[in-house]
Amino acid sequence: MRYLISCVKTLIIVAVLTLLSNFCIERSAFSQLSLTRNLNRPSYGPNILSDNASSQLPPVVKKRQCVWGPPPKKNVVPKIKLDPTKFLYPGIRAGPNNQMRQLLKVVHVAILLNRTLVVPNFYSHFSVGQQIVQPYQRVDVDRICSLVSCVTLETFQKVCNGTFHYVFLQNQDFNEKFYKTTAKDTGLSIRWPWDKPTNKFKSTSGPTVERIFPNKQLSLSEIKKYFDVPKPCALYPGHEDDMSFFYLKPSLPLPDVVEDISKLQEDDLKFAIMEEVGTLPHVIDDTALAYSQKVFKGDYVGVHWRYDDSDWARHCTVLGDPTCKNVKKISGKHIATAIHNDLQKFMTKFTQGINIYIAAPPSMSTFAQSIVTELKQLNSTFHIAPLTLEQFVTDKIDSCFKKNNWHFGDTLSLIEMALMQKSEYFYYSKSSTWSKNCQQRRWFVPQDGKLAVMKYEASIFDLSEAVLLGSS
Ligand SMILES: Nc1nc2c(ncn2[C@@H]2O[C@H](COP(=O)(O)OP(=O)(O)OP(=O)(O)O)[C@@H](O)[C@H]2O)c(=O)[nH]1
Ligand SMILES: [Mg+2]
Repeated sequence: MRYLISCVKTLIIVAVLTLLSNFCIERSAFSQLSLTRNLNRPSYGPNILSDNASSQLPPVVKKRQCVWGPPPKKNVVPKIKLDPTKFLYPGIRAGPNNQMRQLLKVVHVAILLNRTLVVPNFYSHFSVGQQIVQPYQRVDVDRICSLVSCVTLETFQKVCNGTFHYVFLQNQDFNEKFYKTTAKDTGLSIRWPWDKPTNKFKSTSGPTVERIFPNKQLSLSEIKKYFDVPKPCALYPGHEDDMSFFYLKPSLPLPDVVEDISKLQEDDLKFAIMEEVGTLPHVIDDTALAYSQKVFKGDYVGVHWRYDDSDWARHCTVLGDPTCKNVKKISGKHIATAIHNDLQKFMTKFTQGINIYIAAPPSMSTFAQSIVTELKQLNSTFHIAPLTLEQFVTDKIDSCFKKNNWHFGDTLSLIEMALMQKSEYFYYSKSSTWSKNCQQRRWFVPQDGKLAVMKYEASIFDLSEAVLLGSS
């Protein structure tokens, strides 16, 4: 009997240790990715992959636990410590990828103004049902807070006692809807003296919001000049002016503790912001990796076709995008031919055929399927994902995502972004912020231990248009 008990005890200990080591393997694989830094300037040009490149992929833990809830609160010490008595709330808006680009900018502004960052709410895209998305379901909160001092919305609400004190504007003000939504979603009122007295937000008591509105696009030094004000609670509505990453020339990683931000190179700071803030939640990366290993067992080519009628077409009616001239004339066959032709230059590298993943908005799934059909006809060695991501995620949703209220459409889109980010070659959609953010994130997937190395990518629109016009 005693022998039996001791055997059971040993078994339990082994099981616990196995679970723990699995978890550690999973985390450490990703920590390594995030910690490897390139001290050199970025180098450009295609990276030719070999068949055995897949052996370098981190191991995926087969039996995984449901770790999809809010991450445990850790006491992270940020590299850049900001004033703990002043705060900046990012009033981000528009599509999820516009929100991400705005957030990058706001973090930069928070650093310049020495204000603690409030990790904001996000929103899912209207095409998949707009609702609030919790921060940990959109970004890697731990990584953001390990770069700059940050607080949750709950902490901000307590400190601010129910109201914002400032709205920091540049060359445009925002409509009433934006302020109403922000007030409602943050639980903080925006009492504005400049608005009509009938406005519901007009309050008879309490502080009013001071609108700082220079009515021009501010340079970094002007941001400091105009917005250096004393009260704690400021709203910075997201601006569309972009942190362009293609031209960054980072030279040094940030030190573990940044004593004086004025001593940093501007590109190094921007690069660090993109690296730490522009990341996806750990579980999203993890699911993308698990999926790609399951269906491809190796490297693959990613294609993003963004151009749907229901949403992207707004670029044609409102923005007059030059892409519009031919985009509707391009068929699945044109796209498949373009991919097939372009991949010819890499053919000799693959002995086992080429894996391809096509990402597209849900409303384009039939069109995406037509690309798949054409690709298979053009080349029988193309392997296109046999198990749909949707099915794979649905299985997970039952056990993990759903339990923690992840938004299905938003989550699917993020996982597809993670797939594009990790693909060896990427055919992106120009004039799409979705694609642009994938391109940016590809900078931070280390190659030979280096970051900011541009892997091969090409505009799928341009290639397909050339096929359409008969020049390819
Ligand atoms: N699942 C999935 N969803 C997509 C894909 N492309 C676009 N979407 C959906 O469409 C939304 C895209 O909106 P945004 O985030 O505004 O990006 P964008 O429309 O490409 O960029 P802008 O034109 O600058 O707004 C995403 O949030 C997704 O919901 C895709 O390849 N897969
Ligand atoms: Mg959009």
